Amino acid sequence: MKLKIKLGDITKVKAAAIVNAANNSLLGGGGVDGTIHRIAGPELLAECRSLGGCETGKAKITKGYNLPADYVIHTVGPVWQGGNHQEIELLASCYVNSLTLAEEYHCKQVAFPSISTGIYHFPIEKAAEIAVSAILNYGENHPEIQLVEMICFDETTKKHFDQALKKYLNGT
Ligand code: AR6
Repeated sequence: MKLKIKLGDITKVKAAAIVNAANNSLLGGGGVDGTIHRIAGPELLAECRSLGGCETGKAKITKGYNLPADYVIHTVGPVWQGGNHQEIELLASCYVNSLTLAEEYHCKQVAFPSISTGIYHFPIEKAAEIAVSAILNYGENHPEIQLVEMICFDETTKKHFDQALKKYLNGT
């Protein structure tokens, strides 16, 4: 598996699957979730209504409708509450469960936003390290997913993901 860190808008990415940073209702919200629903159109919300919500750390899949991506994988990141409420494990689960679902649907390329680091306030430095190691550890045993792109919406997020990748590869 190859992991690329890019600056961009995930709603413009033509991957087999993009991941949405959703909430437990799966009925839309602000941030990247709001943009994904706005661009995908009302059919996405209609399909989401049929899913019965999603637990924190888990993931559910829908079609991409008007998005360039074929599928949207909706995962619910933890709200940062200081770090003693399983936030680390739950964030890692978001990445692993999203990749598992992508593999089940034969998606060879998957694009992620930085889950939980916006409205849910997960500290970016920690979140980037958790994301990079969850993705690359998964990739070691699952060659079916060939490319994972982290689509960073701002320079600071990209800087932290670049650093986290470097650190992971250096084994530090
Ligand atoms: N493409 C890529 N990344 C984006 C985009 C975009 N178009 N828009 C924002 N980001 P957030 P969360 C970045 O707040 O913290 C919603 O209301 C953003 O800059 O979208 O997991 C949901 O319904 C940040 O780096 O998600 C939930 O209630 C990252 O995506 C709640 O927000 C995540 O920020 C989820 O909060």
